[in-house]
Order: sequence, then structure tokens, then C-alpha cells
Amino acid sequence: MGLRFQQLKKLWLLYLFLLFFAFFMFAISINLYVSSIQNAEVEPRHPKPPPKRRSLWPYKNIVAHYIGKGDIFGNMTADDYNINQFEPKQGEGADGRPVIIPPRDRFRMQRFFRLNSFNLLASDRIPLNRTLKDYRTPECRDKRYASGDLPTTSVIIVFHNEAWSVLLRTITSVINRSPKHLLKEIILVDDASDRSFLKRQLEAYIDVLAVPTRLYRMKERSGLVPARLMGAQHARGEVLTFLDAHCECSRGWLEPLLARIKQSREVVICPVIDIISDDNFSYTKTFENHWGAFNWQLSFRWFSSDRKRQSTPKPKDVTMPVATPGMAGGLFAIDRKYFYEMGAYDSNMRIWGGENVEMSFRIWQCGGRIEISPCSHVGHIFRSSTPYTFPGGMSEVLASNLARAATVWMDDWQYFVMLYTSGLSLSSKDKVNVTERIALREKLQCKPFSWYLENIWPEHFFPAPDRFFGKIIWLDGETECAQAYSQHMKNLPGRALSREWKRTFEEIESKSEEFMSLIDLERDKCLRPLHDDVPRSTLQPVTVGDCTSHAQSMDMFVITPKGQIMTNDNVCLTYRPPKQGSIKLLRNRNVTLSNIMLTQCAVDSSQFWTYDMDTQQISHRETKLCLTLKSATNAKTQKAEKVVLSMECNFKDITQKWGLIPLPWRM
Ligand code: UD2
Ligand code: MN
Repeated sequence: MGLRFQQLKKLWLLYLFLLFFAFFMFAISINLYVSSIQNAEVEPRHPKPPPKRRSLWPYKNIVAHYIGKGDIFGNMTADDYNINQFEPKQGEGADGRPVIIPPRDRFRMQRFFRLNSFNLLASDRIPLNRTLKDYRTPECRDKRYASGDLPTTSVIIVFHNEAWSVLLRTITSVINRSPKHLLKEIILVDDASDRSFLKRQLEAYIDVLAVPTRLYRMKERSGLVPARLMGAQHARGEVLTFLDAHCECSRGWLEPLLARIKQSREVVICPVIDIISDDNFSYTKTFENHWGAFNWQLSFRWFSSDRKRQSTPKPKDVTMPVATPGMAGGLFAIDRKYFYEMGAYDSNMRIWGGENVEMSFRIWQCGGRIEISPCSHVGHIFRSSTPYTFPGGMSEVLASNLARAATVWMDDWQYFVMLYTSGLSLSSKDKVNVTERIALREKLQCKPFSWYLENIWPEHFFPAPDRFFGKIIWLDGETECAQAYSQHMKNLPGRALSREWKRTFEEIESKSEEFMSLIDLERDKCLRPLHDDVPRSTLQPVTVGDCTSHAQSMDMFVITPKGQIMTNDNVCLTYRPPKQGSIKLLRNRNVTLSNIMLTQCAVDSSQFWTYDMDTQQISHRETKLCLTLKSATNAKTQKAEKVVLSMECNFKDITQKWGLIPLPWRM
């Protein structure tokens, strides 16, 4: 009897153990599955400005972000979308602090993250009126605005399937942190959401708010442009202030915007966009001196080189706005009548993307200004993937929006964008009908795109008539291209001039067809970053590799008449000697530590180069060292790789010979 009981007990224990083990494995596999979907395919997306903290390099100022594609919701059910789990906890997220999800909820947290591409559980714990710090500088805090004199505003918020707590926290922050007499109304436009809590429940909620709040609904999913246009139509404030549906306005955000428009109605004014973490909802202040522009594919980018502020009696008044060539797009204020005089928006832009490019070019080229006010701080949740569907296909929609902007506003440069942006081609132009927008450009007598580049964005890294644009190939002496190129350059008359960029550009231009026809993308070796996928913010070593397009177009270069060698995203070829110790290391061990890097452009002697047509060498102007191709061992992988360094020049050295092969960029 005793024996049987013992056996039974063992069996039971075994059974329990197996049960537990099976459950454990199940949990792990689900976890892995969830995270694998979250890291699904990616594509370029809107960047967030760098937070205000010490960075490793002075140039660490661009943060790229990516869009997720494909099956967004996986195994979520309608109940999951429609349930509203908002349950605020006193003091949670106060002063913009992060929210920590208790371990028992981690699984649910991951699951619900995918609904909005942010941590919904974290948001659902934070009260709608959580406190934030005062993120303004002392100078901004001290500034007084004749508040009685400022124009009134309608705040317009469009949304598609926004989370309840996030949308309502946006609205609450607008109400609580705007002077009541300036806030005429809040206008919500629902771009055909299907979440059930955004129906009657939302209507009932906004009915009793302290500020008149109206809700309009799009009949069918259209995109943020048609939705904002609908909101603007119903607005009665003198100024339209647009916000994304996942923002938090901080103290004193509104007055500086309205004051600037009061001063000049032709200014489109943006706040500084701070970062609300998509992960824990902490609020992080960003730099005040940021400004924006676009890369070769017209994606918005932040930059931080110094720019002049609006002139004032006081020199260097840090409360004055900074002019910005581009706007991020989501957060800005504009005089209502001026908005319409300037052509509102291109109403044929669908879903998402491109409208900020179009508006940036249009406002500047047609006589207005775009500025960022350092005294106005609004937080925005930057996400690393898009949580909603893209009717019409993400790349198709984006391509069409961008083609519209480029065709209307970019003159010669439209071809450049269409040639070198994936999803676009020269025929993209024929697929869009922009007659009305071109008529608008004529009516407003807008300036050409060249004027915009030269005057509004002189730091730009696009090709231009007085610049070289193309590939820099290594003349290994063997390929047909290398031989023909060297032969041609050697036989030039007037060698005295052979080191002037202008003269070089003319020579290359005159031979462009011939050089272009010679290049063999398979065999020739092009100058390019050592890694394909490195983030734009770091220093990248340089190598030579195959000439077929680099993922970020960084195998193509623009050279300015002053000798800066630039590539996409404001990245420049830079002489940067490694620290003393590392030079020794370099000599002894032959590892990948180069004194040549690709990093953020700056007007700095480390970034000026000379080309000698006679010897086909590229040398750093200050140190007179020549670009040289060397084999080195990667310190980490121990693999041999080719790295570009700068070394003593020797005109016989075949590893120092470079050819400039132009590429077409305009018709
Ligand atoms: C940025 C802008 C955004 C817009 C976009 C380019 C900021 C902080 N955000 O991307 O405002 O200019 O670049 O188009 O500058 N929405 C709809 N219907 C849609 C898609 C979006 O109503 O079909 C709403 C959405 O709910 C949100 C707003 O439009 O409130 C902007 O969308 P987003 O947050 O996905 O854009 P974001 O911040 O990545
Ligand atoms: Mn947004």
C-alpha cells in the first residue's frame, strides 16, 4: 500500500513538473513571436530630435526612425482594439517621469504595444492632467507677452484610431496650459477611426469640457491632409494651431507662437518638439537650437549647426525664433487667412507624408517664413513604426505625395529626387496631376527652388550647377574606366590650373557623357561608408566597394566649389586624426582605425579637400595628406578589409588615385 502511494506521489510530481514546463515553453515562444513581429520589416520614417543631453560627438544630431510594414495587428482581436483600459494612478508619470510597468503586466504590455506603436499600458496609468516641468530657459520664463493683445486660436487635432488616454491627455494639456481667452476652441477631426470608444464615448466626454470642443468625422479614411483641411474649414479662431493627437503642451507653449504671428502674419511658427518616450512616456526636453530640412529622398531631418536668430535690438537674444528651411509637419501655428491665401494644403495628398515638404518649400518660395520658437515646448510621442493601415499601399502613397511636392516646387531638382528616391522615377511626374498647384505657384509669383537653396538653406548638401555630383571611384589602373580617365586627365593642357575645383568641374562636365558611359558598376570600385547600415549619427570609416546603390545613397557625393565633399543626410568626408594612442595602435597592429571618416558636415578646416587632375590625388587641404586605400584588419571581426586613410602623398602610388565620375541629376 505504502509503495503504491509513493509511486502515485512521484507520478503526480512528474505530471506537475511537465505541466509547468509546457506552460513555461509556451510563454517563451509567445514572447519571442511578439518581439519578432515588432521588429518586422522596416522603412524610413520620421525622425525625432535628439534629446538634450551630452552627446559623444558634437555632430551627433540626427536620429533616424523607421516604419514597420505588413500585418500590423497580428493576432489581436476586435475586443483588444475596442477595450478602453484607462485606469489612472495618482502621481504616475508626474513631472514627466517614466512609468514602470510591474513585471506581472509585462506580457500584456508587449501585446498592447502593437496597437499604437507605443506603450499603451504606460499611458493608461498616467492621469490626463499629469504635471510636467517647466522646460523653458530662464530668459523665456521671464518674457512677458501682451496677452490681451494676442490673436485667438483654434487648436486642430486630427486622428486615426488614437488611444483614448493619449488623445485626451493631448486635449487636457491644451486646455490646462493655454490662457483661456486665447483658446477659442478645440477642433477634433476623426479620420474614419473604427475603435468603439472614439464614437459615442468621445462625444459625451468632449461635451462637458471647459473649452468649446467640436468633433468632425471624415466619411472615409483619407489621411491627415484632408482631415486637417476639414478642421480648418470649421475653425473660427484668428490663428490655426495644428497638433498631432499624441502631444502634451508644456507651460507657456501658446503665447510665443501667437505673439510671433501677431508681429508678422507671414510667419509659420513651430514649437520646439520635445520627446515623449514611446516606451515609458517620460518627457525629455530637446535642444532649442534645432532646425530642420530634408535629405535627398525628402525625408525630414533635424540639424543643429548654429543659425542666426531673428534680429532684435539685443544681440543674441535666445528667446528669438530660428528660421528653419523645413518643418517637421505636425505642430505649428499659422494665421488662418494667411493659410488660405498661401494655398492651404495640396488636398490631393493622401494618408501620410510629403505635406510638410510641400508646405516648407511653398511658404518660403512664396514670400513667407518658417520658424521655430525656442520658448514654446510641446512634447510628441515619436514612434518607431506606423500603427495604422495605408490604403493604397505605403510606398505608393508616399511616392505620389512626394512626386507632387517635387514636381510643383523643385524645378530642376525634381529630377534629382525622382532619380535617386526608391519608389520614384522620372515617370512619377506623369502619374500626378498638379495643374492646380502650378497655377497657385504662378498666382503667388513664387521664387525658384535655386533661390530657396541659396538663401534659405545655404548649408544644403544637394547638387547645384556650380557643384560636382557623382561617384568617386578608385583608379586601380585596370578597369577601362580607370585607364581612360587617367589618360584624359594626364593629357590636359595648362597643368598650373589642375588643382582648382572650378577648373576640374568644367573639365569633368565637358567629358561627362564619355566618363559616364565608361563606368562599370560591377567592376569599378566606389568610395563609400564601410558599413551599410550604420546610423547616420556616428563617425563612419570609409572604404571602396561596388558602385551599385548604397542603401542610404552614400556612395554618391556632392563637391562644392570650396572643396567640401558631401553626401546624403548632411554627411561630409572629414579628416579626423585618431587620438595619439590609437595612431600607435594603427601602426603596430594595422587595425581599422582611420583618420578619414564620414560625419556631419560643418564649416571646418577638417572638411576641405583639394583634387589634383594631374596626379588624380585627393588631399586634405590643411595637412596636405592624400586619400589612400589600405588593407587593414577589423579589430572586432579580425577580418581583412579595405579602409581609406590619409597618408603622405606619393604620385606614383596607385592606392592614391581617384576619379570623379559625374552622374546625371537634372534634365
Ligand atoms: C510627422 C508629423 C506629422 C505629419 C507627418 C508627415 C510631427 C511631430 N509629426 O509624422 O504631423 O506631418 O510627419 O505627413 O511633426 N493621421 C490621420 N490619418 C491618417 C494618418 C495620420 O488622421 O491617415 C493623424 C494621426 O493620427 C496623427 C497625425 O495625423 O495625429 C500625424 O500622424 P503621425 O503621428 O503618424 O505622423 P508622425 O508624427 O510620424
Ligand atoms: Mn505624430
